[in-house]
Amino acid sequence: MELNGGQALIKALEMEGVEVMFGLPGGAILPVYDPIIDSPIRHILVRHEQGAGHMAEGYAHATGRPGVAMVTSGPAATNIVTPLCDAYMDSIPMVCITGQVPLPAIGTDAFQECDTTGITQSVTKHNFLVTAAADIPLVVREAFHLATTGRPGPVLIDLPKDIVDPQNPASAMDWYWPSDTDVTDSLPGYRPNTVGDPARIRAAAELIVASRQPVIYAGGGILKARAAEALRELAALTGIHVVTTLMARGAFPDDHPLCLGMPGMHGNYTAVTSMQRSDLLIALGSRFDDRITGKVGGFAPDAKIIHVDIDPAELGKVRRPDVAINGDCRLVITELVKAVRALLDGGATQPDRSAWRSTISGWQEQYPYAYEPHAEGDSLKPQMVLEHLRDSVPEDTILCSGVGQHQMWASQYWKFRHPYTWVNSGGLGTMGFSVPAAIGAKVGRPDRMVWAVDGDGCFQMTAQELVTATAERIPIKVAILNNAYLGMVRQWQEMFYDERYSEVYLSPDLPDYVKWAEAMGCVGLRAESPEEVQPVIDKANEIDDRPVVVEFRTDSREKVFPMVPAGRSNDEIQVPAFQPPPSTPGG
Ligand SMILES: Cc1ncc(C[n+]2csc(CCOP(=O)(O)OP(=O)(O)O)c2C)c(N)n1
Ligand SMILES: [Mg+2]
Repeated sequence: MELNGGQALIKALEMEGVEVMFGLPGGAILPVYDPIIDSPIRHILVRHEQGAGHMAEGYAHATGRPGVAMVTSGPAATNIVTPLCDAYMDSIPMVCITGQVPLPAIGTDAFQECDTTGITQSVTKHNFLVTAAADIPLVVREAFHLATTGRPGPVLIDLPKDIVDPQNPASAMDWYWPSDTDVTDSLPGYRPNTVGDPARIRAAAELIVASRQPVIYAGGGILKARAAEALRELAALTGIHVVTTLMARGAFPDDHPLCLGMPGMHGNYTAVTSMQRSDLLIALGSRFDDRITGKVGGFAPDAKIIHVDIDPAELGKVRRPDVAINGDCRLVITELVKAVRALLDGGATQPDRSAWRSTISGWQEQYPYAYEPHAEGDSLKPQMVLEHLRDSVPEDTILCSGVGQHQMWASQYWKFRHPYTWVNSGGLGTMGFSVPAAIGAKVGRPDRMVWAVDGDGCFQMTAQELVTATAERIPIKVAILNNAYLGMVRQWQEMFYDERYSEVYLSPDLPDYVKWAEAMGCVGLRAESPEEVQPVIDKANEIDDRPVVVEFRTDSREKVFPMVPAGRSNDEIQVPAFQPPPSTPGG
């Protein structure tokens, strides 16, 4: 069957099982947009290419399937660099297709030419500049293979116009569909190792069984590897507590008795301090990010480290592991469970950990997340708004967030009970992530309620995608925690720059968020007093046929606690002023 390159690209996406893609056309990618008219693939037309990228990410977060975005050359390609970097930092499987000027024009500063593969080289797992129409099916298969296997990540395919344009003879190709072997044979240098070394797994099991104060440090890799079930088994067998990083919220249920919740700069006291005092950290799909470790030299000084990761480059990157296991988290944890069970069945006894358990529950009792209650005349407490929202939605609701204080409060105050219910920009910290990511998540999981918790600053960066949501009938719900500030930056200026507030004030009422929402075809609601909070949430939850935006006027002065100031040791964790100060460093 003879096809042109544009048709081949769309057919290849269909063969890969793509059901939806997010994008916006333009000159160089026109020939690939034409066959979309005849394809069963749903295309969602965004208002800005950054939106397409974050939607693809949100879709991937919520479904585990690769998100697909397609945009034209030049400014469109540069507009999608941020989502590529975001997906790269958070290991999100994504395939991005960009148009390019015709091959003979490359390097001539042609209209809307940019060096897309050069620009995106460091923010993609791999990228391709395709030079022949006949290569398209193989490149597409390779791209999906690379994006979804090993450590997942974004892969970009740059398509020069002449090889996809039916007007050009260079676009003609004979259709074929490469086999799995064709794909692996064509990537001889790419063989991600999934199976952990049995001797190291045994060594890890021995460390676990001998430890007195162990903590499981679960990262986003648990979700990528679909290892949540295996993790529960390991915790149940060993009785070891689990912390879930910002990227792993939902990987282990918050209502599990062994769950300690989020560690890190704004993690809870118990999660931070139990890691700090542990004698064994079992790091599973986590990468010792600086937001977790604080000052690396002072991090968990007495802990031995077991580190399991699919990416060998992570092992020893920040902290030297005592046992390093390269492999897929699900497979390795399953083997680890067997190895621990074999030791216990063989008569090994675990030391008495009751003192450790009671220390942990003492910390939990003394230092829960807490905020001062609302005082008459004050604006809303953001934490209170989140508690109401959390308690008013189905427990499998997907929660997305932007970046800033609202993100930290959302992660702290939500109760995640299921994997893949938290969609968030962790590594890159991209303001503007939440609205498009929520759209992508809702497209992937139309059966679920999807709420985006956003900041007023973040919302202003990508709100226009609500036009996309209305036009495409994607009924997401957005809660803006409007504190009239770039709040997280304001918090740092208050605490570390002598309250010198430089360029962080936005405004409580410019723009008018309700009118803006309505102009975009959404329902717009607002709550200013505590009595209004529950009724607007109930109203928003009832609306199912269009997007809803609820503005909550929140207290500008509220700060996120606990906090480990950047670059300091986790021993220096600061709790809110009304809680008893930790007696010794780290309690
Ligand atoms: C694209 C981008 N620009 C700047 C920043 C730096 N930054 C981090 S949080 C933040 C403030 C966010 O303000 P808002 O959305 O209102 O959230 P709040 O902290 O007030 O809850 C800024 C400017 C960023 N993370 N991303
Ligand atoms: Mg704000």
